[in-house]
Amino acid sequence: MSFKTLAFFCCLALCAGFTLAQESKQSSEGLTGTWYCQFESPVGLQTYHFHIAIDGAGDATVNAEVKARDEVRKVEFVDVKVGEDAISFVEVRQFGEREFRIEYSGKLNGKELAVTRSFGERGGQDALATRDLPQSPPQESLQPVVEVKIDRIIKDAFKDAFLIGMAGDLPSHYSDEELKLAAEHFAAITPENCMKPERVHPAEDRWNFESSDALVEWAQMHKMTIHGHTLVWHAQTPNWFFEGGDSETIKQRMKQHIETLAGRYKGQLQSWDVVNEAISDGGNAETAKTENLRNSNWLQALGPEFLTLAFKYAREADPDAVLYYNDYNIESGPKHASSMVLLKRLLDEGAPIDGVGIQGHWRSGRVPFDDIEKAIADYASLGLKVSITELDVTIRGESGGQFGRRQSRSNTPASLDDLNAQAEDYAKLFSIFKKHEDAIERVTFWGLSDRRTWRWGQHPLLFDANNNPKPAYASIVALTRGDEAESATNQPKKVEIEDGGQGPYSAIVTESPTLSGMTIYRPEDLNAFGTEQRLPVLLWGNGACANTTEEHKNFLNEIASHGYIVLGIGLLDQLQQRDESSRQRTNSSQLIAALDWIIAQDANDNSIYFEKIDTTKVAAMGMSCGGLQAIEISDDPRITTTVVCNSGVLPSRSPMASMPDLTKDDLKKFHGPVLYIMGGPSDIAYNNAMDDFSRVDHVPIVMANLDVGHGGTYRRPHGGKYSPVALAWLDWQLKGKQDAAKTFLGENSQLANDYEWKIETKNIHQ
Ligand code: 9MR
Repeated sequence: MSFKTLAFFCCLALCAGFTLAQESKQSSEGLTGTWYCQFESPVGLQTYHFHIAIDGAGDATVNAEVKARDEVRKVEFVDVKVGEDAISFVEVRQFGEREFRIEYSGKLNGKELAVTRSFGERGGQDALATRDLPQSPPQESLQPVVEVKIDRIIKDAFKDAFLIGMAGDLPSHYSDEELKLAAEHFAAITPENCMKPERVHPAEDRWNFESSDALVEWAQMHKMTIHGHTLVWHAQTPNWFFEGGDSETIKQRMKQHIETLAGRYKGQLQSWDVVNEAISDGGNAETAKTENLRNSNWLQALGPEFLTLAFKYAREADPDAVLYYNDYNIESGPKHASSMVLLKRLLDEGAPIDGVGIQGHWRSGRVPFDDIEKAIADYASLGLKVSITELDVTIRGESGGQFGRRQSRSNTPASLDDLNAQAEDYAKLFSIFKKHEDAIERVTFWGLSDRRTWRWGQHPLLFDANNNPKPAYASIVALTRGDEAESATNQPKKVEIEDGGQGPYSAIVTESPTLSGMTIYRPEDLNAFGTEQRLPVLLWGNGACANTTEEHKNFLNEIASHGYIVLGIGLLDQLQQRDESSRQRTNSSQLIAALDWIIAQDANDNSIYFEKIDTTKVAAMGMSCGGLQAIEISDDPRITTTVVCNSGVLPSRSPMASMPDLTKDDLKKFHGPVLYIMGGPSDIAYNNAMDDFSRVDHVPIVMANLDVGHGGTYRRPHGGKYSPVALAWLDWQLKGKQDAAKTFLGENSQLANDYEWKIETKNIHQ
């Protein structure tokens, strides 16, 4: 893979130098004059003032002033071609020794000129040019798509597990707000570009240390660890390294480069990406058995030994730095196999390599979770440290293409669904990282925000383009909530509902500061629970996927009073006055986060729940939309049973963004017994539920209908007639009470004899 065109683009605002040559056809009055147009770029918003002139012979010239931040530069375009209502022209830029072309095409559209610019293979951008200067950024509003409140800082949340870092060439060209954000949330920094050979060592006798020195100074001032990137790479490495010299000369150049650069920052950098991206892309069963090295200038000049040499020189230059091999896509397929072959050889040869960097440029909806987990374990088994060195997960959909390619449209905003899907993927990734925290040293995001990213327009990071935290941030830090014990001295507010319920244990409704956004229903006196008797767990999603258990509180409270702990999505108004921002949409991942939390509480001897929870007995349960949330998490192996209330999977995907996007295929997620509690034929979900029932053949399933309609009986005193049925099921499934099975099993079951209920069972073999 080459990043050259992109590299050029990132340099747009910095470079200068153009040639001029025009070519033109006939003229069009409507195109001439000044047009204003704005493009997003990694260096911020660029405002183009295009001037189009067409002479009597139909020859056109186009030039522009381009404003980006406080700089203004002039551009004269070449290869101008003009038609009646369309025009195209090219901007030529120098980047290092290379020349790049950005192609612009404009088409008149009423009073506007629809402009597309493209960077060859690297993708393109669309924007509308107007006659008037836009007053404000046209595409991104300052308001986030959804307001995300952060209750802990990511670097602190993971401080006992691994470092959380970011990449960027700070501090120059970053705003004060961005610098503050970087220092506040990240504990480590990787220079995104300024230590690359081309930047720092453009000619054999020329070094540019200005940016790298500034970065080191800034990072030290903010007590961030620094991770050098990168010493030996096939890209962004000037040709002088390889020209006019035999292999010994080239070896000496490599040595001198590493000695000077790594030596300059000796003792100040925690690690170095010594060799970057040495393995070829793709591969097959044959190449998987080999190192499959990329045919780079380094390989051509020095052979496969170039890697060992680079590591040796780096160790000599900075003995304390942790030395990494860094690459992308090495977690999967033949490239992973090749990476193992290569690393074993390096270790055998005595190359002083300490770790592997899995870059982590992924796309939401396609993150290879299993491969990643296996790769971490594989590398750790070689005795190597592992870091995720360049993490970014683009959103799916139009702007989610892996590396741009005309999809990187800055004017495609992220939708809430995109952001939530991304948040789930990030949470899954971090739960893998956390599980392997002994192997993982650092997780570094490749950029600061969706403005400061090489994958701009694809919304890949934790902060949006205006520095607002995104749902991904909240979902990641939520994973660490269980690390904080809910101690007896730290008790939040509680309320009593319906005198604590009718069960043997008087219940309360409460919250925990360590489990934000959830309501807990549980017996008030936890002393009754311990080794003899533990509390099974019930995870609850609400009707309408609402952010409150208000509608279901009588029902949930009643269940808790029979010796269960219920973790319900959302907040209870009676506990506290809420402002509207607490009414956000909910996500089934909250149920999984709550399960992680209660398991961690059970294991934490400072917690009031210490050894009082039966973490092996868990019900996923929910009503209507919440029932779909329960189905959505049912493939989690920790879930014992699923209870779907007044719900069923829709025959086709729901158009409602807030609903879990399930298909009938998701019914395969059930792996334990399932109960549907429905409201009879007048329940709007009845047909969906009955259809689910007919399809499920792989697990025991019970369908219980009481003709009360979609609303169920939750609001009735003590949750009405649904409560004893739900309790019988939970007692049977989670507490192993065989007596309770009589409610459901056999021709003479309690529900079969109850004229109000209609019961059907399937796949139950006694
Ligand atoms: O994010 C970097 C971008 O600004 C540069 O233009 C580009 C070329 O030097 O490199 C990008 O970072 C790359 C990193 O150095 C190595 N792995 C892939 C990264 C994304 O392209």
